[in-house]
Amino acid sequence: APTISRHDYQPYPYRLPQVELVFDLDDVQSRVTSKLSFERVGAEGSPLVLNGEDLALESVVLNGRKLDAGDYQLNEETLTVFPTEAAITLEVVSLCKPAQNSTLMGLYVSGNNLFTQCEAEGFRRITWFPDRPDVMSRYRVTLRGDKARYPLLLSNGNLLESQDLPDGRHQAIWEDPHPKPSYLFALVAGDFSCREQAIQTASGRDALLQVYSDRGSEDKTEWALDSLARAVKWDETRFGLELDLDRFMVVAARDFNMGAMENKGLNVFNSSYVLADPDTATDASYHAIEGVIGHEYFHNWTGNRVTCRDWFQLSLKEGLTVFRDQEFSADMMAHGLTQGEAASARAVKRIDDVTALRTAQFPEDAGPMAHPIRPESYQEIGNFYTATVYEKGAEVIRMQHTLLGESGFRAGMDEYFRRHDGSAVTCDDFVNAMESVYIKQNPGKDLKVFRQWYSQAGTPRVKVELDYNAAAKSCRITLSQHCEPVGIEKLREPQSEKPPLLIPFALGLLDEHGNGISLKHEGKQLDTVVLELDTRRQTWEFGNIPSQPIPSLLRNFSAPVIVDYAYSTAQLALLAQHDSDPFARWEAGQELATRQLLKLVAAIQAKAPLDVDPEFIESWRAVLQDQQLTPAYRSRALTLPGEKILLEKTLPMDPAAVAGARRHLRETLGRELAPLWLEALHSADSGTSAPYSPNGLQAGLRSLKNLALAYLAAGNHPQATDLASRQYYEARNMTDRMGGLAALVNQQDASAGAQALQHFYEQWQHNPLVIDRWFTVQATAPSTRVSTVRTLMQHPAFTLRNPNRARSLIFQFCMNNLQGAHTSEGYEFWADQVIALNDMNPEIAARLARAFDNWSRYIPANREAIRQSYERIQQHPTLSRNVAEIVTKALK
Ligand code: BAL
Ligand code: ZN
Repeated sequence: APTISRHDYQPYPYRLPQVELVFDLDDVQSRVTSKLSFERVGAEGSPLVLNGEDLALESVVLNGRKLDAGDYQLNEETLTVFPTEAAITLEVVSLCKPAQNSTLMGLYVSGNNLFTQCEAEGFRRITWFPDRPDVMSRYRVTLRGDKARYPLLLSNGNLLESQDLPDGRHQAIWEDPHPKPSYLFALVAGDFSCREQAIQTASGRDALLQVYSDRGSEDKTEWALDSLARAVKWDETRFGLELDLDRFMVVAARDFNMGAMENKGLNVFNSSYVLADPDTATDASYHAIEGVIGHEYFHNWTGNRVTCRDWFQLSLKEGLTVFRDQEFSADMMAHGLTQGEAASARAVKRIDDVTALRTAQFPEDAGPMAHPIRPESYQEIGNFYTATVYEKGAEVIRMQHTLLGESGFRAGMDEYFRRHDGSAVTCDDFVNAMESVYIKQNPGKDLKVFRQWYSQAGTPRVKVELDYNAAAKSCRITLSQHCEPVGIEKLREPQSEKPPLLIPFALGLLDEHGNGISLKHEGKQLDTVVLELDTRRQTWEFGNIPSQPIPSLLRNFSAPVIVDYAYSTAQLALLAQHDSDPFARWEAGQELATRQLLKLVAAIQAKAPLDVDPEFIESWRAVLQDQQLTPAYRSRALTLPGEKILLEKTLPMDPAAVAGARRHLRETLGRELAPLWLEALHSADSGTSAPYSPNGLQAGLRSLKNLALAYLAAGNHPQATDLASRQYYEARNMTDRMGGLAALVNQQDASAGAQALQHFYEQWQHNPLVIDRWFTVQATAPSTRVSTVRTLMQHPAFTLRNPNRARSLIFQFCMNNLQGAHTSEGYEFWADQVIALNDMNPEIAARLARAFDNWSRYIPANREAIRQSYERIQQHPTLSRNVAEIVTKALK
């Protein structure tokens, strides 16, 4: 497949102000009539090139003249006509086959309903079109279909009219007043129930919020609708951004490749991010729904009103919108709490976000798919909806927020919309708007060095040196930055040193008792200073430091970097008990745990005895006993670093040793602290007797309770099976039920686990989202092997065609079961599934294909087995462009 480069961008030679589409909808074959009104803006004689994929062309009419096959060029990917006039009307009729469309891109069937998914390049599977984000048009859409089968016909914007047609058919005409690119088009046809709420926007406009879902699920959409109403309010309050539509619709689909899609006024959602009630959804699902509802709604401004000029700019909308949804969730979690509790709630959200970044993005940034948040090239844009573009992209926005402050960032956002509302722009345009404020705040400085974050892949390392002068009572802090070549950089220019970045580095100093030392920086006395490191090495000096200080580094994770500092264990323990920055405090505990775990990894590899340092157990005990900490925070502080985070810290990577070390440490902590886990379990349990709410306090208690139960099970506590059984069978919400089930499945008594699994299936077999959980708990159980997964694939409830189901079993096993998947059998199984999915759904297949793309850093035995599996995939005769790109890069 050809490689598309960012620098090759060319504007489209035509404007397309108006689009009229008529759909004759049918699941077997739908007919699409499109009438496109173009105005030439490029050179005279510019050919008009339209994209199309998997379409049958019926007719082409140019300015009223029907074209013969000789008058246009048609190939697998494009339809080209050669107009001579500057104003053109092109009418194209084409056919597509929704029921046969297993890619879930374009127009497809899910259940009995029809849905569309157009981002990034799915609209071309619906009709011939300039399918690129910088072509923005007003759409008028007529939907026709069988009324009994498709009683609801939805598209973007406002419903102009609906009427019955002969033969039991009906039609609806929709008009979207806002110009948009094709990737934001949507239609939905089918039978749904609807929950709605009338609202008034800040300026007093009336609007209707609607959530559509399968009939029978209307009792599970209250949380999504409430979340939507909160998101509307939040964007008004925090960013001054109002809903610009009379109605805003969310529709839940069972079969969906992504989490959700921000189509203008008609969001289509994976049902897993819509449906919730206490009985079927966990606290984590509630929070994810709130976050994704917020995310898609916030795209209405950051993505839709201002969109991307080309797909290299994807992070323009995604990084920014993830930052916005993170802030929304943090504000919701902190709402109504005291100042101290609110800080802790925000820290918990930050810890969760950073953990996600380290689990998914750090490995990506160190592997063959490493790319800057604004990629330089791609073969298939669908492969670049990555943790880097999204999560690292959000960190790059957050750093701008840190550099400008809340009010400065808001001023930058206002300027961004003032300049660009209604247009398709670039990441540079965004930074320009922010820079216009930064320059005013910091005369003589600019964001030139900062921009390098958009061009550079890899996780930078910041080395910290601290030099205390007791006589002068001063302390010098030296920061130096370095970023290793990653991915294809290693092949291209292995010698060249990357240019430095502007890294906002938040720092505090503690005295030997753990008290904060006030620091004088740029004329202010502060507990936390933000150092702006923008060269390779820089030194700052602080005076009035009474004694040798202990540094608290990268507070609140102020930049997506790895910090190197030679802490002593005692210093880390002090930070873990006293740091006033709750994120850095958590981080100190994680670093202690990491050191302990890496020692155990080494011991396993050396076949030496596995000793756990008593001081480490004491540090965990201290947190467990610290009643000052909120339950949610304690549950994070008592969770060991995840296997993937640990793997990144070892070379060569030894999955079995890492899994073994973590298991041993969990077992030891479970056993040594058993009375405290029991106490935590009981006290958290009695704290959650109130009617269910996913609020931070209750969710925190449940999270601590389930963690305690998991430790007791890991430590083989004699009561573990009983406690887990009781919790499972008596649970009144899904969070408790899953905590009980997971503990049962993961403890020693296999029969109790098997019984509970059977009971669970019988009880929930009619709820697909709950059955996904059932598959996942088995896929991730340490005892699960390939044979178990192959057996589960034979289960009548299993299908590869539904992405949620494929993810719940295959992805969870391959990506989150280190012990089961990292065997030669596991790698073979994985390759089989990539190949099976390739022919069905290339986007999903390509995601699975990435599971072991960092194979070259594994221990030799695993490395060779993975390479062979990649080679087998590569030889598959009908390899999709999506999978081919991943495999080629992995094998380079
Ligand atoms: N734009 C694709 C789905 C999302 O990021 O919202
Ligand atoms: Zn998004």
